[in-house]
Formats: sequence, structure tokens, C-alpha cells
Amino acid sequence: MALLPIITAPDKRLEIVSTPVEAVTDEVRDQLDSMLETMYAAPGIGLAAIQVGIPKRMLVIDISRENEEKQPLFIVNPEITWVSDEDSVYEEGCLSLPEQYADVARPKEVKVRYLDRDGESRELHATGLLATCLQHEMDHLDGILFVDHLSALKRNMILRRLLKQKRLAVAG
Ligand code: K1U
Ligand code: ZN
Repeated sequence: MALLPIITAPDKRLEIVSTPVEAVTDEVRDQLDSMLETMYAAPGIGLAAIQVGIPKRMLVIDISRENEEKQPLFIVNPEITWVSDEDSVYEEGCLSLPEQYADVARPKEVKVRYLDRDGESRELHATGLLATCLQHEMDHLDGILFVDHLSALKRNMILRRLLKQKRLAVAG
């Protein structure tokens, strides 16, 4: 397993629509394990494959707290099968948009069908932070960032800050 560099915005790779995983092979399991390790090290509560440059429809999540037992989820080829009518608002962050946060409204509950780390089909009814995080990570699979849910004014303000951060980092 290896720690993988996380791509930060602005970067065209974050706009890629990822392709389905054909089979959950040992190579895919290795990639998922490295993604989980990278997510824990960041630290974060979710990570989509494209954030580490792998354009495949897979993601990892663990919303357990520091003092709790780890509860990693390995999610391959997820499909939303149901969303609640009610929305909830959460102040989201993103490892690809460092130090940027904004309120995003999304369906409060979702049901998602996916393949697990063994390639078995599963369905999950997610509520609360898990529902928010799942939708945020699934957006990454379609090249969508949380700022794409904001007004153009707020989105451009955040993207300008990120561009400035990158320019300063390059300048040293
Ligand atoms: O980059 C990502 O997609 C991961 C992102 C997930 C997320 C956070 C909040 C709402 C929706 C989705 C993060 O993990 S940002 C970091 C973060 O939230 C966190 C970090 C340490 C402890 C607790 C949370
Ligand atoms: Zn993100």
C-alpha cells in the first residue's frame, strides 16, 4: 500500500467523468487500500479515485470518529436508487479544495447500490453525514466539485483563492 498524492483544484483531471470498474480485481483492491490509507493520512472522511488520478468509479469513506472503531466503506460503481424529498445543509470541505468550506444543500437521505471490496453487490440506506459524504464523493465520479452547487459568485471566489494558493506554492 502507498500514500498517493491528492490532486488539488484548479486541475482539469478533477473534471473527468470516471469510467465503471469492469471487475473488482486484486489491482482494484490495492488501489482502494491505498486510497483509504491516503484518506486517513490527509485526514479526511472520504476520497474518490479521481482525486488521486485514477479515473475509475470507486471511492472510500469512513465517517467514524477518532475515538471510535474504524468503519471503512469501499464503494465501487455506485448508483443512487432513491433520494429523500427533504434536503439537508452541511458545511462541506474537500481534500482537493484545501481550506475552503461552504454550505451545500443535498437530499437528506439516499439509497445507493454498489459493489464492495469483494465485488459483492450491496445496498446502503445512508442518512446524516454519511448521505452527504456519499453524494459529495459520487459527484467527484462525474467531475463535479462541491463548489459547482454554489452560486457563480461564491464558486469563483473559492476558485480564485485556490489558484492564488497554487501560484504562491509554485513561486516558493
Ligand atoms: O475530498 C473529499 O472528497 C473528502 C472530504 C469529504 C467531505 C467532507 C465534508 C462533507 C462532505 C464530504 C473530506 O474529508 S474534507 C475533510 C473533513 O471533512 C474532515 C477531516 C478530518 C476530520 C473530520 C472531517
Ligand atoms: Zn471532495
